Amino acid sequence: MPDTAYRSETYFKGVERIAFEGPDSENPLAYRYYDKDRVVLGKRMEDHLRFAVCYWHSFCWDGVDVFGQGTFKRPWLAGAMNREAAAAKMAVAFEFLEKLGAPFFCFHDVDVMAQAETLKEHASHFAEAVDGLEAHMARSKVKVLWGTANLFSHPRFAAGAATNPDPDVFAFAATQVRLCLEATKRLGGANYVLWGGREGYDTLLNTDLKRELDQLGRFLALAVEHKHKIGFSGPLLIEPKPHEPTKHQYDFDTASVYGFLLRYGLEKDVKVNIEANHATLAGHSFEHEIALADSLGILGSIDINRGDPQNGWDTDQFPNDPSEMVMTLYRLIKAGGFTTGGFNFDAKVRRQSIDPIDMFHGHVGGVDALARGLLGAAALIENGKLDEFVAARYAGWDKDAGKKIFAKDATLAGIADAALKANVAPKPVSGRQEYLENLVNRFV
Ligand code: XUL
Ligand code: CO
Repeated sequence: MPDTAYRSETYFKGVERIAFEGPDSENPLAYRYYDKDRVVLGKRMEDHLRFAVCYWHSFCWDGVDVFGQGTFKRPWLAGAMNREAAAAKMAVAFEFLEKLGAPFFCFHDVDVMAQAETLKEHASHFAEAVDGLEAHMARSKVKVLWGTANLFSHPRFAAGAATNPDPDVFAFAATQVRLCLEATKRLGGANYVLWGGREGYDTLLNTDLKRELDQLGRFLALAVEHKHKIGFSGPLLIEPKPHEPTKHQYDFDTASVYGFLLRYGLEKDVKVNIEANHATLAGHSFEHEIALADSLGILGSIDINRGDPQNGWDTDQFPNDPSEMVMTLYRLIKAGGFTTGGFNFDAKVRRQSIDPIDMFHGHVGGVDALARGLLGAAALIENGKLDEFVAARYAGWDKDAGKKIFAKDATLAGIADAALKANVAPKPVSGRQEYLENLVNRFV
């Protein structure tokens, strides 16, 4: 029998609500930088960061990895995930969210519900779980940053969900997305996410690429249509990842997702949820993905975590690199900040961090890393020298020479004739990389 007899107040025994105590605090269970009401660049810290706890890593995972069984004692995971165990898990989740002071959480449908054997059972177990979430949310005032359907864990999705060779799998997945999108709307969720963990291939030998891309485009178009039909006001967000679990995933990175959205005419309705560790797996810096999404006008939300520089897989560790956090927050503020999005901690404690308290250490440190990054980024922006440098570097484009190139009637021949006539002789200018790196380091 699963041991679900405890009540949630007893799981994080002795932990009070985490409070801000300032940078000199010696208390590991206090925020040293995150002071939610502190106004930075005209906005409260809580409103800048909009941080969320993810249900899956914190409440659904017992520490199992490919070489070994679970190491954590999470009593609600000890037996079958029946309705009692799912309810117990939810009580623990909300105890954690409230004690951490988290304004948001994120969930997959299967994270919150009792295990289901059939599609009909999925619908009824999920509906019961959504009732439970609604009650906990009403009491605690914790909100949903985004919901998503898990279309990758069950063996039926081994060959993909939307991109499966079997249309019945597509229909199964479509049902899950319909239910989860409707539930996310009912719960007042700010966004809806699609991560295509199995939408890719393990070998091209058995894969019809053209069909699979069209199936994925069709799936997304149907989700967009349903979002409008039910009046869900938040954006749909695709979460890019280049590979893992499959050899190649179609939503490889922000650039690939943007090309895909253009091809299927979905660029107005869909944005991206960028994850730090996914960016590094794609061979990009995290900053690159944020800056590119902003440039393309599709920055939606962020899954915040970090990888291990020596490991080539998704380690999902809590963020803790001050200079990366300053540049993350700098790019975010330059992009105008979050509208519907937020920072979702898609991060998990290490397998040896077996005590419930370790979950607080992970999240408190992550929140503080973001808050410290925010203060650094604000100081960098207030200093102004970095922005001034970049503006000055491109100033020519705002003057006649640049404007003429973008004029409606400009032609290649016309530009060339004018260049020849003036005998243009551009002079190389220093990019000042080291000066800029030193400048940024003053704010880390
Ligand atoms: C997997 C991942 C997912 C998504 C939601 O790498 O990041 O947890 O965030 O499905
Ligand atoms: Co993620």
